[in-house]
Parts: sequence; structure tokens; C-alpha cells
Amino acid sequence: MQLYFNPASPYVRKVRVTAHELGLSDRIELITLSLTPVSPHDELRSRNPLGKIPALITDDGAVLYDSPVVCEYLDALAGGHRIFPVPGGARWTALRRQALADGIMDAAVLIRYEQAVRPQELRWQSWVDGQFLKIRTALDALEQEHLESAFDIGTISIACALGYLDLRFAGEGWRTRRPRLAAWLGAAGQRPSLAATAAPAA
Ligand code: 99T
Repeated sequence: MQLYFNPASPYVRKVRVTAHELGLSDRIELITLSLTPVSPHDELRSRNPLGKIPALITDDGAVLYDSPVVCEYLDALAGGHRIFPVPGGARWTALRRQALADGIMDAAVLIRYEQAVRPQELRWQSWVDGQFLKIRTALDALEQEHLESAFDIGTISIACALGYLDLRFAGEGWRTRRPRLAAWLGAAGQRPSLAATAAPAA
């Protein structure tokens, strides 16, 4: 399999953590690329019309995207229901947590593009503030969750979202007033899958 990859992408990290947890990492070749919405990558676009990473080329030559789909495909390849729980309460909790974490990533990546890519004279601070409000509200909600009981697609996604905040927005200090979430990430981050996929400091 081949995975279109960039070390900064929290969505790609979800896929790599999932593969690591399932013992599939050695079967995935990474194709490294850099891209933004205003500097698209033609080869990637020919595989994924949205021009986004992650995109996975399977051993059958099929192309899969986006990160929830690729992670569930890998789970099925490894026998199923190891990272995505069987239908029932645990599954809906894991999928809701994945949606919440992906939403944090979406807001954070939009801010990143606004601050690092958009020309200075076109930037709109109220819009950035609105994205930060989503992130802070989501983090406050996560502070109330009992994350210790599961390591599945929900908690993998949360760890990757928090890792991206540390990478791009360390100055925001998300750990302040969220000690339980900070302690959870400190412990979860020791897992080999998360340790092996941490982005190098920006
Ligand atoms: O939007 C673009 O044109 C290029 N951006 C991406 O490919 C980002 C890379 S994170 N990926 C996504 O937006 C994927 C989202 C999708 N819903 C999924 O896979 O779950 C780049 C972060 C950074 O450079 O700081």
C-alpha cells in the first residue's frame, strides 16, 4: 500500500497510528508531499479529486480517502473491530469522538492556512476567533470525558488533534485549565504508535 503523507498532517497521523496499532505499518510506503489549497499537488489530485491527504493506494490499486475511511479500511484489513468497535454504545462514542477531534483539526487547519498562507491584507481576525472558539469549546467538552477506558478510533483522533495543537499553536496553552485532558495525553503519548508518529517540531 502507498500513503500520501506529510508529517505535519494530523489526519495522516490518525492513519499511521491506526496502522501501527494494527501491525500494518510495514505494509505502507509513505509518499511525502507538501501542499496547501493554493499550492495543489497534481499527482495527488489525479488520485483524490479533492487534492487532500491522507489518500491510500491499496494493494488492489484502489484509492481511498479521507482519514475516517482509510482508518476503517485498515481495521477491516486487520480482521475488523479492533480500532472501530462493534455496533453498540462503544462504537457510537468512538465515532462521535472521532467527529469531535476531526472538527478540532478542521478548525485548526483553517486557522493555519489563514495565518500562514493567506496574504496579510486579506486576513479576517473575527473568522479566526470563530474557529478558535470551536476548538476551545471542544477541548472543554473533552476535559469532561473519561478517555482512559478506550484506545480506539475516537481516542486516536483526539490524541492526533491535541498533537496538532501542540505543533502549530503551542502558544495557545490548551493544557491550562484542562489538567485531566493534559494528563491523559501525557500517558497515551507513551504508546509506541503515538511516539513513532509525532511530528518533528515546526
Ligand atoms: O486542503 C487542501 O487543499 C490540502 N490540505 C490537506 O490535504 C489537509 C492536510 S493537513 N488534509 C485535510 O484537510 C484532510 C481532511 C479530511 N477530512 C480527512 O482526511 O479526514 C495539513 C496541516 C498543516 O500543514 O499544518
